[in-house]
Amino acid sequence: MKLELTVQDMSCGGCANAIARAIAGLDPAAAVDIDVSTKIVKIASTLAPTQFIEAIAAAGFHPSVRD
Ligand SMILES: [Cu+2]
Repeated sequence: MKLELTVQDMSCGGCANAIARAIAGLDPAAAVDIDVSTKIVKIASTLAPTQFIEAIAAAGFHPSVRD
């Protein structure tokens, strides 16, 4: 699946790294594209979107699905 999230409270490279770690911790094979300036996180993975949303939330952020 491909998932596009907006993470409004991702404000710097440190946040982006924390989110990247949360994604990699769930699926090391996931393709990830993070843009801090637009606050958009794109993920391509075989896992379900809810798993990534929960992992990013557990890292302290508030992701919302883009549609
Ligand atoms: Cu930050």
